[in-house]
Amino acid sequence: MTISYLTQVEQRLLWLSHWMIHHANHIRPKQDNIKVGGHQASSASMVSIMTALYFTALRPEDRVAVKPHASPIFHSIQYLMGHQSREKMEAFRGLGGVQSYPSRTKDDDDVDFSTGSVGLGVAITSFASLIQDFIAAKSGPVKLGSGERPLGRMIALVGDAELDEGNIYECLQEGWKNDLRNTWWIIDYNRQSLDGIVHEGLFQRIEKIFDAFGWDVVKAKYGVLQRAVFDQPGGEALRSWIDNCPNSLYSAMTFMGGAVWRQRLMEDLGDQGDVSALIDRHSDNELAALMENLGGNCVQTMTDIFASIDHDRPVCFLAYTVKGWGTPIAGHKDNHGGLMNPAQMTEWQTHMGVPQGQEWDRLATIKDPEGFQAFLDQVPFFAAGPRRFSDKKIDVPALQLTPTKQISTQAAFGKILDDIARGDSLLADRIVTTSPDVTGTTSLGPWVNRRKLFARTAQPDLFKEHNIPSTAKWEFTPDGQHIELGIAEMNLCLLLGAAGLAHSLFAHRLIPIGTVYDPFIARGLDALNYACYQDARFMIVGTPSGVTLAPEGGAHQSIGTPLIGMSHDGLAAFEPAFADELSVIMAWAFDYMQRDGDSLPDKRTWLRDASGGAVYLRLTTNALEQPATRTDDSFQQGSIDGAYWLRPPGPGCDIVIAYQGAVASEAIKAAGMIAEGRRDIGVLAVTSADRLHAGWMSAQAARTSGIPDVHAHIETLLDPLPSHCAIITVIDGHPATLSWLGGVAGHKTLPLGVEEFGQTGTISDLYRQANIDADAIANKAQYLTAGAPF
Ligand SMILES: Cc1ncc(C[n+]2csc(CCOP(=O)(O)OP(=O)(O)O)c2C)c(N)n1
Ligand SMILES: [Mg+2]
Repeated sequence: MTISYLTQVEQRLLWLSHWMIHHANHIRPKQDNIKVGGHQASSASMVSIMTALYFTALRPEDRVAVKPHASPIFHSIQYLMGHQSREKMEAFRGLGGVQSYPSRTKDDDDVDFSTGSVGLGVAITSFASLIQDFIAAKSGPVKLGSGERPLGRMIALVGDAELDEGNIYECLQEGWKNDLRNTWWIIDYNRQSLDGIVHEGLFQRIEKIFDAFGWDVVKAKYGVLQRAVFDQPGGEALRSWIDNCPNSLYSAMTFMGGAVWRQRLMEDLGDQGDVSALIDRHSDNELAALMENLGGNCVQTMTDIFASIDHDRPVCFLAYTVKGWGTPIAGHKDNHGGLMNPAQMTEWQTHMGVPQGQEWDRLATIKDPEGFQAFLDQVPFFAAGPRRFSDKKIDVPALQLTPTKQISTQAAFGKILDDIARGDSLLADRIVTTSPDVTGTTSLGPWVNRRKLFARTAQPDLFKEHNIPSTAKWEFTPDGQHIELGIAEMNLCLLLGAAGLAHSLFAHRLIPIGTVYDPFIARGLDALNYACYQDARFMIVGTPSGVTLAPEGGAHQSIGTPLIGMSHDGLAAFEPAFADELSVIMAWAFDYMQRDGDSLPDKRTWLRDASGGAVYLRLTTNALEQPATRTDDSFQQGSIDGAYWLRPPGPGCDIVIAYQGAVASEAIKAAGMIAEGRRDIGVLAVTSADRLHAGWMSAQAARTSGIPDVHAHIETLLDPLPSHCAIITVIDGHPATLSWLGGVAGHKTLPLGVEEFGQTGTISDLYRQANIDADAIANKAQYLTAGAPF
């Protein structure tokens, strides 16, 4: 009985997913001259797998990353269950409609992980599982609302071509090191990618890789029909023909259908008595259905296979499928972006038995609607309702930092964390740190010594046990709060993404902090983008940065990262110069990372601060002389809002030096040099070009929409300057980060910064070479405005 309902679910999902794509492309009025798109063949390929998974195997605590281009099946599932509106289905790929690829933030029907950039949705499941273990090790069974629940399985529905992405293999290694469990990857092995057919024999090798990393590899190759036929006389010969058939031939035969299958099989296997008789017993349609009845296109087979897993080791299911299964475009190598045309659709509608006018009816074609609905109502996965959680906000204690005459922002970061580690705040207990093999060199060492490394099973530090002196005490325990990663920066950003969703996925808030050498942010950039796109909350610390890293040379010196910080939605980027600024910013950031208010702009800064986000700190190892103790509001609030006057401009000011980050000392020195011949020099300390720019954009939008009396923070700072005043901007990074300042109130601006790969050398060598030293700044001032020479 259940299997009959499951088959009906499968056919409903096949219809609805194809109809929503067809509707968006051919029925909804067209406005642009471009194809709306949607992936019918990729959806059909997965329909049986997803039917078996969602309607039999899943439990509410499980989480799924759906193959991006199977989005129509996912939303059709939710629509069938009454959790997605027809209005949004009709607006598929339109403004406000169901998203092209499942989105946690934009879809409203309980998406667990966003997907889109292939490979990342797959990998995040293993990091989510690691985070689940991290939380469970500390709090016992993870809380589900007010109750408790078992550990969930983190499941990825994977396109076979996704396994070409290198990040898959990086995360396989990390999973093995961290004793990965409760992770399922279900591979839709249709042997087609976007451009064509997957390489012959590739998967024999991939299977070995999974096996090598301790995964259980489970193959779903043949469906129920095929297996029944294999037991008949002649069946073995058919099975070995299938086993030996090259991928491209199987696809082409599938596309051409029953008569061609017969012809080909008879050519290869005819005159063999039993097998010829076996083929003859099937009509053309039956023969096509038999040959397309691969394991992954058989609900019964997938249901049985999922139910057979009786352990928590990671499992890779290799489910053989046909791309475009059950439709006229099945198997065609160009079907990735292909759509059924209107004539094909009309014919297919008749084939599917969907009456005209009932295309959107949830239960069209169902003969026993009451029984079917009763079946849907008892499906365990949906029984608990939506599974989007939250957790209480954690108070941020005052951050202590003993004043020092000279310190770098990186060292100050380490000290602030060490101080938090020493305390007993809830914040300290909820911080999880991580780093891709640069824990020590990014100043996380003292934190790790106090709060230890995480492992599911304790491992002592043998160096410590043998009394070998070392500054790093590396003890692994289930209580540990640092997750040490291998070098791959993609894994760092994926882990930050998973940990940054812990409140939502596991009802347990974590405060994730990850450190990385600043230039290698680019190495994890797509995963960083992915984490922000999902609204994950974390702090990423890029350190050391810029040419200030002098002797390390050009390969380690970041140039464009300030622009990455500025251009990333969901990421507030800061580059403080002084320890007291960093301390103020970190205290604010720990709160900001937990906010979930509305997305309206703040009336003072015009920043959308209430909704919160992730934070990026760009730090340095160069120890700067620190200003005297400062507690005034303009400094504190200015550090958070993005800038404050380090040296306020006088009324006749004709030069302002605006700097961000480590070059503060050069800016201050240059101001001293210039001030000998001029009065009223202003020095603007920029801590966040990102937030200044965002506030400026938002204020302009508010003014355009007619809101009176709007002032962005940077306008408040620059508007009073006399119009003849020139601005020199300087940063150890790309000059475009600050060059826009001249546009705020129309001041002539000369930007300084780094545009070419750096060199090895001393800091002063390199600052001189990049023209960001005090002399270069002063020379610009000389060139810009008349005044006594210096
Ligand atoms: C990082 C990335 N590169 C490229 C794409 C474009 N793209 C989308 S699907 C796809 C091929 C997917 O093939 P497969 O994973 O086998 O899925 P199938 O449709 O066959 O199920 C490509 C290249 C993408 N979404 N993400
Ligand atoms: Mg494929």
